[in-house]
Amino acid sequence: MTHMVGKFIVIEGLEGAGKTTAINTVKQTLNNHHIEDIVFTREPGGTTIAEALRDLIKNPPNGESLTDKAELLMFYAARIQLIETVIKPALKAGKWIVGDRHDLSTQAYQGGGRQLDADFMRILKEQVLADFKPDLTLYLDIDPEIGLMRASRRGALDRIEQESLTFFNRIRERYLQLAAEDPTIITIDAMQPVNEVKAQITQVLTEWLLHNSA
Ligand code: Z5A
Repeated sequence: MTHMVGKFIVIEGLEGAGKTTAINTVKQTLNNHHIEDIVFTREPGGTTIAEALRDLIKNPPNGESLTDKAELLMFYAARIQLIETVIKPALKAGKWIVGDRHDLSTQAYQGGGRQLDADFMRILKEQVLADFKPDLTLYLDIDPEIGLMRASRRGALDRIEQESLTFFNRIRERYLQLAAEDPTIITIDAMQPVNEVKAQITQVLTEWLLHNSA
């Protein structure tokens, strides 16, 4: 296991799905397999420019309304900055990356939630990312009603979190559809008690590590 080259593992899901706990479980499981050299990323964010874009997206200044296409392009600007300056160099150096969200979020939120044109989104993704993608994605599936209830306990909801339940149901539907189409995306039932979610993640990741030890 120590001879494995670096891989890119992503945690995805609606707000309140429990990504923070999942990331800690992934870290623990990797450590148990003697993988210690791990870089943690979050999207949008992870570089100074990408973090500035994150602030602009989450809290547009002076209450200016952000158009759906501008929002989409800002997510991609932040993502490619992170990929080129952090993720690719780290992978090249043999490090592992554990990402809090990646392109699947864009496909689910901007594609499913905002219902942006599918052809436009496909071309943009091809142009920006080419064939770059995570080796494994763990999608934490949760009913948006439960997720938003958990998220609201943490305090005030941000611009995106204030969207309607219909918006979040469309996002969940798109997540499930994309997960069903792509064998590198594994769905975890995030509505179980925390310890069961942790156990499922540990089991899935341990099996994946066994079969991806190149
Ligand atoms: N976005 C987008 O639209 N397009 C994109 O391309 C990208 C992102 C990359 C990022 O905001 C926003 O941008 C996000 C998607 C959009 N929007 N919204 N809305 P963010 O990074 O600030 O938010 P987030 O990604 O949703 O992160 P989060 O809120 O920090 O993580 P989380 O998964 O929601 O939750 P958590 O903090 O790990 O857990 C939530 C609470 O639930 C916490 O109190 C836990 O103790 C509790 N919890 C966790 N698991 C359980 C279980 N199993 N049972 C009970 N309670 C639990």
